[in-house]
Order: sequence, then structure tokens, then C-alpha cells
Amino acid sequence: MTEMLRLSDTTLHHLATNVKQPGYNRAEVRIGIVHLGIGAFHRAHQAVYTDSVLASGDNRWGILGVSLRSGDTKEAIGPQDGLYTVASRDGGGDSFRVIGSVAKVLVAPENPEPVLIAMADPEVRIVSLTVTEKGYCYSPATASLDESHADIVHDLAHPHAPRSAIGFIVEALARRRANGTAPFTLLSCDNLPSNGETLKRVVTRFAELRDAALGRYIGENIAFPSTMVDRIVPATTDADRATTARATGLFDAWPIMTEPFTQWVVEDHFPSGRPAWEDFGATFVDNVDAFELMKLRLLNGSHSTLAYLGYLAGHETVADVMKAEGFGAFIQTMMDDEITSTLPPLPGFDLDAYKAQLRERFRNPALRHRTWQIAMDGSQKLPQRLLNTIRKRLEQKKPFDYLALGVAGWMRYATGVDEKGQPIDVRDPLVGQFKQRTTGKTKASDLVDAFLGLEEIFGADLPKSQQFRETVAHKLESLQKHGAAASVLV
Ligand code: CS2
Repeated sequence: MTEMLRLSDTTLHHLATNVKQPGYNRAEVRIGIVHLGIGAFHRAHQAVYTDSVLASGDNRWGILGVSLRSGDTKEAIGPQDGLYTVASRDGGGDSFRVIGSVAKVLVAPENPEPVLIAMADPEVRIVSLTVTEKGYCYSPATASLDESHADIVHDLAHPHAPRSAIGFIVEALARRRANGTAPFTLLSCDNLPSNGETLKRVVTRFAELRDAALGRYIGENIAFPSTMVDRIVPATTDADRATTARATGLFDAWPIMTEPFTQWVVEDHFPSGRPAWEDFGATFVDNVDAFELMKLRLLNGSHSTLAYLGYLAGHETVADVMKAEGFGAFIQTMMDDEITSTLPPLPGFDLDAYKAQLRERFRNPALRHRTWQIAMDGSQKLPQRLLNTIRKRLEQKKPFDYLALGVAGWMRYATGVDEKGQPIDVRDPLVGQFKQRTTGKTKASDLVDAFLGLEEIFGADLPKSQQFRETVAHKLESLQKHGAAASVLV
């Protein structure tokens, strides 16, 4: 591979002829979008829709990608002029496309000022985000700003050199306001219910803490459309790099692996203008909530459940879990008998087909999506993926045994030791708390009590429900006694 050319503007003509490439003049693209949190998901999703818009001749929507933590993305795609490959894979094979919409990458911790300058530019009309759940610096149970969060405390003390997405947004809006520049639209693309409203809540609260008038200005003048985003994007491996280089003829330091499926539902509220993403598959609606709840509860709720139980049963990928005895049937029953009744109606939408397609997507043999990857940050994911669904079932006075096994699976996983007695590398902002609360405890009901003490996950209500406590404890006991593989069979 040493002799292989690397992907860049000047080597593009070496690309294998069956690989789609940006057919537009990248030098003429202007930056209209600043994206905070330029990870693999953004590059597999919004950046692909935007690449199609640029190719259609509207050159106002180039993306400036910002990394809020590490410099990995810039290191990988900076030397490639922002170009990267998207491999879409399923049992039928792979297809490759080079994406040109990312014009530039900045690393905020290296120097916040250029990021703020870009965000204050009048040509920038949209600031979008994929910063994951924890990037909102909120308490997961209430989704309101965590005012004691270290990054928030820092950004309030140093508003002109922020660290958090929230701090950057508020400082940029303050500068635009001071300069008389029209504000940008804020577009959250994270997996949260009513993600636009949530972003508005934390941004407005942070701004208020800085300056009451700024808080009011933001509350009254800024658009925060909500979105539902969907595409499964496993982490890239060295084997994926080699496969991509072989297939495309050029070495790409960070190609993106994903599935053919992609979905984007967006509330159409962009007072400063937007790309015509609907021409390339996005759906614009007045209110996205019903789509978002459907996706979060059916896809992400099942995903997390498969991840915890599957990991405990010794399976490396979601496709492996789906092949193992009982898991496919378990997840189908969980969707049909427990989750479906909690969803708001979507007239004209074929929910059965959606659920069947989801299970097919989980079975995709080419993706190798690791259970460990999905298991990360459970404290931030549980409320919207499983707990709110359980709240609804409690309200309906209906059973929730399958969902409870998912929650117990998370607890079993979060204790940090697997079924063979080996340590688990638990990645979660609250991992210290898990240890502190569970050390020395082995009885299922004691462990459940220890976890339920985490109000930022379970709220004040669920711990008070005896039915919830007992059901989860019963499931955890089953996991302890019989293991995950046997527990999904009952
Ligand atoms: C996954 C999601 O890692 C996870 O938690 O559940 O990233 C999932 O793959 C996407 O939401 C699919 O759109």
C-alpha cells in the first residue's frame, strides 16, 4: 500500500471509474454551514445530502466541520482537501462514493477563535450539530442544562474562548447580534426527542446565565428546527481502509462504513434559507416528534438492548446477536408487544414494514457494528431509548418485561464485569458513579437500588414505582443466574 496515491483534489482523476465523485468545482464552493461535531455519522449522513445539493449547482452550502475534542478528523481528511469515501455495504456487496461537501475542518481546542470567526460569517446560514447526547451538557433525565457541568462552568467564566458546543453557539450568536448580522438557524442532528427544543432550552438557559437580554434575544429570534436522523455507521477499521483503497484505487485515511439505508426528517423552519435537501431524499414536515419517537424507541431502544444483552452473551456485532438463538424473536416481540403501543400515530405510515426493515438492517452481515460501540454512554441514552417507553407502559397499565430486561442488561453491563468474570471497558461519563455505588453489592435488588439512586438517569418518578423496581430486579436476577443468552429465551 506504500505506493498507493492518497485521495485529494489533485488525485481524484485516479479514482476507479465506478466510484461516484464530486462532479462540481470545489474551488467555487462557499461555506454556508458550520457543523459542530464532525464525526463519522455526519460524514455518512448530512454531508452526503449536501454533496448532492452542491453537485446540483447550488454552491452556497459547503460545510466547515468543527471537532470539539480531538484532532483525528482533521489529521485524516485535512491532507485530503476534506475529501473522503463513503462505503455503503450489505450482503450484496459494497458501493463507494467520494464526498466533497466538507470544505474545511477546524479543531476547536487547538484554537477556538477561527471557529467563532467562521460562525459569525454572514454567509453562514446554518449551524448544525452531531455532538452526541453528552455534548448537550444537560441532565439526561430532564434534558435541562447542567449548570454545574465542568465545560459550562468554564464557558461561563471564559465566554470568548469556549469549549462546549453550547458555549460556541452563544458566543457566535452574541457576535452576530453585535455586528448586526442576521442569525443562523440551529439544526440539532442528535438522537434526542425534540432535539431542536432541547437545544433551544440549553442554549437559551446558558445565554441567560451570561446576560438576560442575550437570553431573551435568542429565545425570541433563533430557529431551532427538530430533526430525525437515521443511518447506521459502525467505527472504521484498518481492514475497512484496505478494502476501500483496493476498491477505489486511492488511499483514504478515514473512509466511512455504512448501510445503504438513510433517512432524514426535518422541520421546515429555516428563516435564513437552506439547501434543497428534499431533492435528495430528505423529508420536510411541520412536526418531527412522532418520527423521532418512533426511531428512538424502535431502532435505538432495540439497538441498546441488543448491545447490552448481546455483549453479555459474548457476541461481538449486532449481526452476530441477531443470528443467535432467541434474540431476533425477543426483539420482534419487544417492538410489537411493548414499544408500538407507546408511539403517537403516524397516519399513512406502514409501521409493520418499518419494523421488519429495522430487523433486516440489524442483520446486515457486511456492517460489523460492535455491541461495545453501541453500549457506550448508556447513562445518556437510556432515558429516551427505554425509560420513557416504560413510563408510557406504566401509564397504560401494561407489562414491560422485555424493556425491563434491556434496562437490567445495562445495569449488569455497567457493573463492569462480564459473564466470564472478565472486566468490561465501560465508557460512560458516569462510570465513576457506577463503581462507587455498586462496589461490594451483589444482590440484584441492592444493585437495582444503587443504580436507581442516579436521579439524572431515572428521574424522581421511576424509583418510586414498586412495579418498575421489582420487574427490573427480577430481570437482573435472571441475568445473574442464567446469563443473557438464556434470559432472552423466556
Ligand atoms: C446507535 C446509533 O451507537 C448507538 O447508540 O444506536 O448510533 C444508531 O446506529 C443510529 O442512531 C442509527 O441511525
